[in-house]
Amino acid sequence: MKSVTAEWMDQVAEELFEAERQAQEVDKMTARFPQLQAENAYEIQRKLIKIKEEREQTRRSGYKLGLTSRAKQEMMGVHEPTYGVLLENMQLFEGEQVSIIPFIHAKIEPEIAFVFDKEVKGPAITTAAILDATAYIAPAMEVIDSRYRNFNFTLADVIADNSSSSRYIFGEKLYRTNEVDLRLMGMVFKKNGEIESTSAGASVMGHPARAVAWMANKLTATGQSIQPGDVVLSGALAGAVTIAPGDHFSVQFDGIGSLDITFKE
Ligand code: OOG
Ligand code: MG
Repeated sequence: MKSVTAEWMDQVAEELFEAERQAQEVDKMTARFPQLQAENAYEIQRKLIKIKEEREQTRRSGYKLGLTSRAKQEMMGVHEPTYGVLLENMQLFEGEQVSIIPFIHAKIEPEIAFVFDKEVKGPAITTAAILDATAYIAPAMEVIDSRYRNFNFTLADVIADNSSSSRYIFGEKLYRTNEVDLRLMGMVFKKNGEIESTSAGASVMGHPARAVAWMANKLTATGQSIQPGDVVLSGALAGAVTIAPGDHFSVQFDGIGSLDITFKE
């Protein structure tokens, strides 16, 4: 059986970088290397982030969780959560019209963002430790754009592809976590004024901060931690929706307001 070599992982990272740059989907990595495990996939992800930081002249701004709700796990057929890295040049701001030209087959999903003002270093990080280190929460949306053909992947594939991350946006009216019960916080996600889905914070692993705690503990395996100033997306509360030019999306949460975004050609 072939084993994963550093050269192969470099090549995969390079291929995923080019797939995004050229907006060209590629075959999933496990089609060529079925024995690819999550651990090696995270190593590929780190190589990909290094390439992006160097060539796009950008920096890490935080992390994202993926596949933390049952809705998302069932939609994608992957039944474990993942994480990825957010970079500064992935951030979108309210009011801008976002062109879909750079995307392959982008989708958008409703999320809750956490903004940290303390370092969170595992192991043994709890939901309480996450809430204690969180400066603010805000409504968020994530644009995901898998680099794989037909948005189809296994756990290892999606990890290598930085958990499908593409762009993110979060509200600039920020809230303290003690103002709300994150589990019971209701959510309404709309596309072009019509309700697409409804959910509540508890859809994300029982409590969105529990998902963030899961990641903080995972990060210790590679000596990483959540840094002060980081933004962390805790994962979609409902299924992702395909984006077409002209589409308008909004997410509304009980107690922490709403967020809007519009796409163009
Ligand atoms: C993987 C990323 C999932 C989320 O919030 O669940 C994700 C995917 O569905 O392509 O970002
Ligand atoms: Mg997401």
